[in-house]
Formats: sequence, structure tokens, C-alpha cells
Amino acid sequence: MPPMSAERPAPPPELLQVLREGKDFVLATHRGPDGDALGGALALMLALHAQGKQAHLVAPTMPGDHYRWMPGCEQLVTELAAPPEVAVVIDCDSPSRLGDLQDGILAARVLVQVDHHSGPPCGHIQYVDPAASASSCLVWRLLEALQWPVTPEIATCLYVGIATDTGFFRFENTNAEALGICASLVELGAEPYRIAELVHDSRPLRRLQLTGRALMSLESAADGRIVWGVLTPEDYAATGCNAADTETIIDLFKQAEHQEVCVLFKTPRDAGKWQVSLRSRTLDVAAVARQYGGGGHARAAGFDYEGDLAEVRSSLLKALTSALEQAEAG
Ligand SMILES: [Mn+2]
Repeated sequence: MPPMSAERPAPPPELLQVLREGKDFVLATHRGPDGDALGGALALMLALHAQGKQAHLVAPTMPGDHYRWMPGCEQLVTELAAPPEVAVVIDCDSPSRLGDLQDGILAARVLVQVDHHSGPPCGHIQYVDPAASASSCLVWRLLEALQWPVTPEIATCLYVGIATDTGFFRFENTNAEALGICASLVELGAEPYRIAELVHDSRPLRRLQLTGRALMSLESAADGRIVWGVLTPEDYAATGCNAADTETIIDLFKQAEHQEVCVLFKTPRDAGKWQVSLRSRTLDVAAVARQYGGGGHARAAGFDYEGDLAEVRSSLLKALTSALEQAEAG
């Protein structure tokens, strides 16, 4: 756990200058944008608009319905019109997660990375702090440093980002800064109850049905310390779900007693292309994900795998078991 009074890196002056002086921005985030990706990017977009600047938000895929209500979300597009002058990539630990937008974004004259993941640096200017609960915290720090006003709409976006990335203030990354920022956001107009309702507590039935299928698939390994589930194209088809409906399902796996690592193997469409998500109590699963070309956070990571489920499952369970044994021995 990060120390309580960890030094918070201040926004780099060259980034503040780019934001102050730039006229035209493209903000980009990862495929399957989650609450933090959208919250941080939408907040920055709205703040740039309020300064009279052009700012467009792109993501390779659209978010789930439970985020579409967010202020500014109707302006999100999935295609880049032209190579951007200034691109700000938010909450995206690897350029590959920009999907088809990757080449266009990387061609920006000025490329900025704002993130709380601990992946390899990307772009000309980085503002990265892995101790931050959410990328939305970094956007808050930027707006504070710029002394740009935080409207109720911006406050709502940032609150969604911080609330979702901390599992509504339950995960290990919940810290004093996140809670303090959220208190300020509520004073500025964010409505915690309404946001929790819209994001968390009003889901289409199909999502609950998909969740049920994932829970029914659960199995365990390593004496219950590893819990894993599977979602196949049949599960998505039978419930009418798409890839965006999977978010937060793995977080339910964490309720299994004795578990130290949870895994969800999912493939919405193609039985040979697996997206593997990892969650852990103590183990650094980002290190394990990196062995498969993925990444993420120590407690929440993932990777893509092309091949058989049986193959990736047996290899990953082996890798996780030995990582758990090593952690125990060390
Ligand atoms: Mn995040």
C-alpha cells in the first residue's frame, strides 16, 4: 500500500503550458472505456471547452450504456478526423489499447500521457503517478494547478472516475486524496447517490444474466487461492450482451473466501481471442500479465491471448501458483 503521505508529483510545468496555450486538442482513451477513462477525459474536455478551446474525445470503442449519460459523452467518437496537433492520452497503460486509433494518436505533434498505471512511458510529456487512485485524480490536480473552474458537469465526471476505479471507495487504492477530492466534488455539484444509481445500481437484465453465467462457471485452483471463471461467445449471444457489459463482473469473484487471485477469461465473439482479466489481494498480477504481453496495476491487470482456452488457462494457473508460492517463500 502506498504510504499515507506519499509525495504527490505536481503536474509538469510544460504540460500546464501546453494546456494553457494550445487551441485544439484530441483526448484519447482505451478501448472499452471505463468510468475513470471517461471521467478523466470528459472532465478535461469540458474544462478545455470552457476555456474556449477545441477538444475532441476519441476511444476505439463506445462505452457501456451505464456511462452514456455522463456529461459530454454524446460527443465521444470512435474515429480520428486528422492527426492531432496535441493529443492527450488518458488512463491508457499501453498504446495497443488505443486499437485502430493508435497510429493516428502517436502521430500527434505533441503527445501527452496522463495516467496512474505503471506501464512504460509514452509520448513527449508524461504526467504519471501510480500512487493516484484514478487518472481522474490527476485531471483534478491539473485543473487545480491551472485554476480552471470545476462546473457541476466536470465534478460529476471526475466523481464517476474516482468512484468506479476505487470500487466505490472499497478497493486498496482508496486513499485520503481520493476521498478528499470527492468531498470537494460533492461541494461542487456531484451527486453521489444519483451517480451510484446510474453507474452501479441500474443495470439491464442482460448484464445480470451474463453475471450469473460467469458466476456459474467459477472454479478454483491452488486450494481455493485462485478463483477463475469463463465467458464464451455463447454466453454473450444467449444474453444479448457485448464486450462492454463485462465490466465489474470479476470484482464479484473477489467475494470468494480464501481467494488471493481472481481470473476471468472472456471472449465476446471469437473463441480463439481471449481477454484475460486478473485481480489480486496481495500478489503483483501486473508482473504476471506482462509475461503475456499485457499490463495494468499490481492488483488489477490483464492481457490478450490468441489460442485455446485450455492452453492459456493451464499456463496461467501454473504461473500464478508459482508466483503465490514465491511470494509466500519470500
Ligand atoms: Mn484508471
